[in-house]
Amino acid sequence: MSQAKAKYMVTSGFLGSGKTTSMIAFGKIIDRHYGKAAILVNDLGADNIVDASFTATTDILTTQIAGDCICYQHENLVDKLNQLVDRGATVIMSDIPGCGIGALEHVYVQLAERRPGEFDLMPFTCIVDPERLRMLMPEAEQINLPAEMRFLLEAQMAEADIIVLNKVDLISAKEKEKRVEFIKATFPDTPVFMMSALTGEGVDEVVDYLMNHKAAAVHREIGYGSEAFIAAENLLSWYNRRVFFEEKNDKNIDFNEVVEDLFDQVRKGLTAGGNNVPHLKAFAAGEGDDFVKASLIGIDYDVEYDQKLTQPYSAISLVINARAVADSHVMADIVEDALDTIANKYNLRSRTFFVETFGMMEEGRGDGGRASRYE
Ligand SMILES: Nc1nc2c(ncn2[C@@H]2O[C@H](COP(=O)(O)OP(=O)(O)OP(=O)(O)O)[C@@H](O)[C@H]2O)c(=O)[nH]1
Ligand SMILES: [Mg+2]
Repeated sequence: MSQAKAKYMVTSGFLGSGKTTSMIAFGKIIDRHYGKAAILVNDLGADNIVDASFTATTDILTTQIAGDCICYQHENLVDKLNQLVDRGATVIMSDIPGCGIGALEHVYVQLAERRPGEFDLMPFTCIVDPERLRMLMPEAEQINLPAEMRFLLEAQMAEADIIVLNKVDLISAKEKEKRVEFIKATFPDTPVFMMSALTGEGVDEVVDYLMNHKAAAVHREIGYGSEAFIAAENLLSWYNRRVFFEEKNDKNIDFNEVVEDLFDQVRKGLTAGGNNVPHLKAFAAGEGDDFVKASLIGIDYDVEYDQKLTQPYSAISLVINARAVADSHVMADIVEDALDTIANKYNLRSRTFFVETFGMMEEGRGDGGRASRYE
């Protein structure tokens, strides 16, 4: 008897909309009722990815593709999917980083055309944050993100097979209705769901739909590569760092507080220069299952914790990821200053083991370019 085909899906959505949280929530339900879930974490950064560390703390099977979007590495993606299948996965989910668009053409259509029948393609799912959606709604509210970001939100929803309004625990029933009506009016042919990946409300219904429907996997025009696309991408930068902090007198301290302070310092630096960070994340593991994972989805919000450390430590290795709307060098300076400030305040010695910073459209990320013999 031949083995059933593995299912595969991609989640898209704006930075911080809840893709990782949603995949974890889906994965838990899939493991309980449908088979063996796996999450393929994808990021543009080379290494030290908070989402990968955080996802790995769950019981769900995980792996990662770092260094570039899965959109541009078909063979590697297929290899990784097959590795997960070999490890027992029957339902694999991955996200797309960066602008969060293009996976329809580059992942779904490519898999359908080049690997026909190899995987069961589940609906391409766009996760929408009700807060960011306000940018597109008739009120077009100011949420301290440049207008160029609107293109991304719209294109993400336009290319998806289903749209999931997430974080509904944060809004009233009336606001929920308003936002769903808006999405339905804008994308009348696309099924729309509401859920909270955090509380679990509505997640079963989404998983039931995903498990019982297939992706369209046919081209849709969403303005990929257009001027509006480039304008949006030009504004985004990535920052990843791993820093080892030691209390100089080997004293145990509360590193949750250090993280909170670090985020507040970064927030201050961004606010002062009129910049923003759609997603700032930090992860640090303690002993055993102990870890802290923090998220800030913009200068106007509170720091959120998926989990905090339960005990003090005298040293910790902290991973910081920022997906910013700021020049990459400006962002790097802001984080540098913030790290100096907290090192002083908490009497910490710091050693950086990894740092990378780049604008999404910046020249010089690879070989080639004006000064290179590789051109
Ligand atoms: N209240 C609430 N918070 C949520 C929900 N889903 C996610 N979050 C929080 O939103 C923040 C961002 O969630 P992530 O899952 O990391 O978002 P993401 O889309 O994967 O972010 P990137 O990968 O950086 O683009 C975290 O602090 C989550 O805990 C939800 O349903 N309700
Ligand atoms: Mg994520």
